[in-house]
Amino acid sequence: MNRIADILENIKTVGIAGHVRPDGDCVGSCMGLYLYLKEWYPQIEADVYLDRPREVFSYLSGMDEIRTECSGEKEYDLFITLDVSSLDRLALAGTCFEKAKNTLCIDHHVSNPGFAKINHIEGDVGSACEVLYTLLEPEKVTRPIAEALYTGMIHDTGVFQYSSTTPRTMRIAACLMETGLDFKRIIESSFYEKTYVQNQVMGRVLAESILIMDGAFIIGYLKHKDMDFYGITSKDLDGIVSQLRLTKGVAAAMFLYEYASQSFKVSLRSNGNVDVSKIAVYFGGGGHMYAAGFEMQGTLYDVINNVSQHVERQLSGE
Ligand SMILES: [Mn+2]
Repeated sequence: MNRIADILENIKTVGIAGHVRPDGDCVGSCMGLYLYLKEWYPQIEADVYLDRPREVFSYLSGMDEIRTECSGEKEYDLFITLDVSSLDRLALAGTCFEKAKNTLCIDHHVSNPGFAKINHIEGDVGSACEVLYTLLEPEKVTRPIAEALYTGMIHDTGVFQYSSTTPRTMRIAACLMETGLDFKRIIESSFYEKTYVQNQVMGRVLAESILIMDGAFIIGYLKHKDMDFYGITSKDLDGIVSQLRLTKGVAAAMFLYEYASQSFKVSLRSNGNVDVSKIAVYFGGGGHMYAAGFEMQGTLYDVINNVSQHVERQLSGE
């Protein structure tokens, strides 16, 4: 498949869905394709299924048309998943996916096994939105569609910062920019902007962070009672581990928060000399060489001690 148009012939109904807890790339790719079908294939009845996206994406068009529940009764001619790395990550619409006459998976995760009948997976591309763009007719990408795709691209590349950013990424971003979208507003309001309390918490975590192994490993943490005190949830903690990683001289960074008593979610980031995916996999999680995560039970110091040993072993070349 080179163009989405190739498989839309004689199709009357299309379902679209992303992964659980949708991020910017998931929301952007699902809404980008939904808006594209609505605009250029009005004869097709298209539905988009997503877990309720975060408020920061409310500037995108068509958000009030998202279906946040799926009865599973509808039999679609074609069901398309976007940014979904495996079938168990598909949100809401599993039954519709199984019932559909044809299925298409558009994704950018290397680990994707190709669970649909047709799979268009480019494992080394920075975002699902970038993969999706290459399947569309460029002249048909209107400003609302471009806003959705641009949102996904900036979120999954850290605003064109991660190593997955290529000249093609920037060329596509340039084409999207030419539709006249307000890139400054999109980047600030959906990516960088924090609430007052989110900034307070980030400040506190940074102030109380621990730097060990001669400055090679930095650890930030938040206890359950502190999360209660600030009245925050996990989605208020985005960006903290990335900020820790930017500490001069560190090889790796860890941020852990206690989501329930003695239960921690752990995020790891590396600057290249530590493969954090190996550590995450050891503790039952997953991820990439530079970014990975897992969950662990125990006291704060149990978690810190356990993970630190693995970081130290990798740094000493054992
Ligand atoms: Mn993605």
